[in-house]
Amino acid sequence: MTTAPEGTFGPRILALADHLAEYSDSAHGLTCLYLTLAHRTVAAELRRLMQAAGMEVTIDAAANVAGRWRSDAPGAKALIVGSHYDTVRDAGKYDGRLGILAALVAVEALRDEGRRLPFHLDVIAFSEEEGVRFSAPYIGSSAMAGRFDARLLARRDAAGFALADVIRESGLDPAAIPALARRRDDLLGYLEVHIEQGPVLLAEDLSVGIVTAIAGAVRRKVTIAGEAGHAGTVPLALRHDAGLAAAELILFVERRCQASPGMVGTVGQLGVPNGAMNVIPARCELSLDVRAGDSATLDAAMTDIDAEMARIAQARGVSFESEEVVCTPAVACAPWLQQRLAAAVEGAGVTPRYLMSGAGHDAVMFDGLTAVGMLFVRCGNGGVSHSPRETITAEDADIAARVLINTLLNIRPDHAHE
Ligand code: HGY
Ligand code: MN
Ligand code: MN
Repeated sequence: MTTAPEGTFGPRILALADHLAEYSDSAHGLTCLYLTLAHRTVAAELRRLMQAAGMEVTIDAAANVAGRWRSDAPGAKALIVGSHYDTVRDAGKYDGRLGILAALVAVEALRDEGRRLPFHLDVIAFSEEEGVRFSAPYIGSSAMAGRFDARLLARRDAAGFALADVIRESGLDPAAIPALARRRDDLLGYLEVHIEQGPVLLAEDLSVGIVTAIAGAVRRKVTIAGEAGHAGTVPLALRHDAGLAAAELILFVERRCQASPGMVGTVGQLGVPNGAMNVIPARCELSLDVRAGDSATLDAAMTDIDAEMARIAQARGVSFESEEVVCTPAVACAPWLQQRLAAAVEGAGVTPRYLMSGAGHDAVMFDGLTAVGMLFVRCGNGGVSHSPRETITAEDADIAARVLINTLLNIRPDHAHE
């Protein structure tokens, strides 16, 4: 167990989250998109903090900030602990960053208590989890997990800048990304501390919870092509209205997700490019984000959604283009990591509560490569996240850091085969 007195970690985590939130792409609120000036400044700050904690630190070709608290055990494997430092627009201060800062204070405690572990502790601040700037989530973690899709390098942001150029202009080398891939044999596991981003722990008055699985997700960009026409003269029956086709699809997605308990579907982006009030929409663009706790349910829903697109196209004389942006299967967290987390949660005086994650996390990229575990931390304000109203308490942050440290102290290299 860590010997650090209660209250050692929480205030420091919150103060550092406040500090990192000072760097934003926007004058109003926190926005930190991939490889903007704010993003690169946060990376430099994280490198400074990790170095001060005693870690060997590099900023890799995908802009992950990778710190190592080295083990002195011969042939030691590595346990990755981390989360992401990019944010959504007008974000909260804790989504992603809590996991990085909890890992940082854990290393500071190990340093202060003069402890080395029987494995290297790799604290990773992943560079791009949300996928806001290039519609490409998990850039940093997919690179480290050896799953980076090089085709993304040609993808352009809203200003027309290509991902490869932005990486190069940041002083990094896209050609060096494949070499970031970690080998299975070198890894002991992956742990991520993250805010719950939901209301369960708050409703049950629990500081932390143990994640059992991470929902599978499919994200798509859908473009519907119809026919422009005069809003006043074309009879309804003769229209090929892309806007109405979108409306029909969106309500179908809601009905289809309601039919499978726990499924969710979201249209976060919806628009009629160059639309006008008195013109029948010729085009409509929308995003789909559909999630389920298991991959079979998700696949079945997507099959039904595709069939509905075909039906609408036939009925309304429009056409659909559907580009898959993300497809991550549901991920089961390793029982042996859940057990180690549960022991530390109980040791912190909290009743172990197991729950699924509806949100995606960098952890999903490591599924199949190494054992994955996650610890959730209670969110206030009804559990809101992806909002400046996102909030956690210093007490809960302190408990989360303590649970993380004591979990690390309770892991032995031979656990990984349990
Ligand atoms: O969208 C998600 O699930 C995560 O917050 N990136
Ligand atoms: Mn998020
Ligand atoms: Mn997150």
